Amino acid sequence: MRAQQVRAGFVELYGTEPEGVWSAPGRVNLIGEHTDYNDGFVMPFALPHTAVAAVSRRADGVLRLHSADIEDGVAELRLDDLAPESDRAWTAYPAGVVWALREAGHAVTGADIHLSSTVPSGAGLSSSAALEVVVALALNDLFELGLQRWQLARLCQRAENVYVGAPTGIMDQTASACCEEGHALFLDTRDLSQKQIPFDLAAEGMRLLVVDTRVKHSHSEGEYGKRRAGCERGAALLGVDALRDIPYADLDAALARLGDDEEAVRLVRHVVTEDERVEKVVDLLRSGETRAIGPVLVAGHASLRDDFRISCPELDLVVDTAMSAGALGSRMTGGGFGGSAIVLADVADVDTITKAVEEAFAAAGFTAPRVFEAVPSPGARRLV
Ligand code: GAF
Repeated sequence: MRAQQVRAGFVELYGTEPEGVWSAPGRVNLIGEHTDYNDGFVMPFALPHTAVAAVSRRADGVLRLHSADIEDGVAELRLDDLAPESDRAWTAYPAGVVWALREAGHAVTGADIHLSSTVPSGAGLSSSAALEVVVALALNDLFELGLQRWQLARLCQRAENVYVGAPTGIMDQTASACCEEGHALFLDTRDLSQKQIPFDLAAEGMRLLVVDTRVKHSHSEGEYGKRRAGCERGAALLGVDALRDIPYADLDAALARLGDDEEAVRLVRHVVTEDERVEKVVDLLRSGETRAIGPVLVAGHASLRDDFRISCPELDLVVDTAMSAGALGSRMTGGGFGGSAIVLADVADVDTITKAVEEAFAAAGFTAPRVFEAVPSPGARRLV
């Protein structure tokens, strides 16, 4: 249905049939936050919300971009003019992918692209990665580049880091490119090795809710980059390549070496304990103890709030209210400073928890949150 709509939108705009239609999802991260640029572990799964792109090749060095979601005309760019940080609009994401492919030596000679996305933007659910990955997959197929999913994710990350100018890690692009339906992706961000972990909450009488606080965030603003730089400073002080190299068993000794460098202590403690929490969640899911991941999620939130300092009143209110109303676990998800929280709950408690969160937001004078259920969905794929 969406594929047909986007296909029809392409025909109306460009006057010909597209060569194909592709989709790529947003993601929620179950656990493993701000570990990816520390070479650590993450565990996202794909949302049913997707960016869909109808695409055809061109041979004349022109890139035409249009989004059904934005009231703008068709953007027409010359491939030779694409330059890092030259574009502050949504077009920087797809154009950045074309730039990154060409910079890596791939023969992309132009394209007509029409996009439409249902991934909420600014909600910490990887709307940008979905845009990047859907374009990368389409161009990989059409120009027969032969790149694997993890290579596409790396190129999309380069587009985001260099072309868009946001210093993000590799989690979101890999999640969008590599997740599988009914599974969470246990990803080692050092070598991108992956394990698909079955994650079927419905079969166990549970649900995972996403609560979008409607507080918009952006990674090209400074705080994300400051945390990343702080982690790199912590690794340098400890004489390791990345904080991933500090084993959990050595954490106390590492913190002692940092002495009264309070900022480094907090950042290092978050990253090392968060990697440990990812491994714990993987163990619990593998041994069928899904309910027991709840307290691990809550501990992750406390660490992001108190040590990493990237939560906000709205995210804390979701977690506190959901837990008081009977949730099994809850935490913020994604980059922080707004965006979304997740809530793990028994089916029977979902309505009570949702109502409690909505009432708490109203009482606090916050914008009404958007609450929806997240089901682990397919990764990027060709639809037509
Ligand atoms: C954002 C970034 F894009 C990811 O790379 C990751 O660092 C995440 O924040 C925090 O875990 O989504």
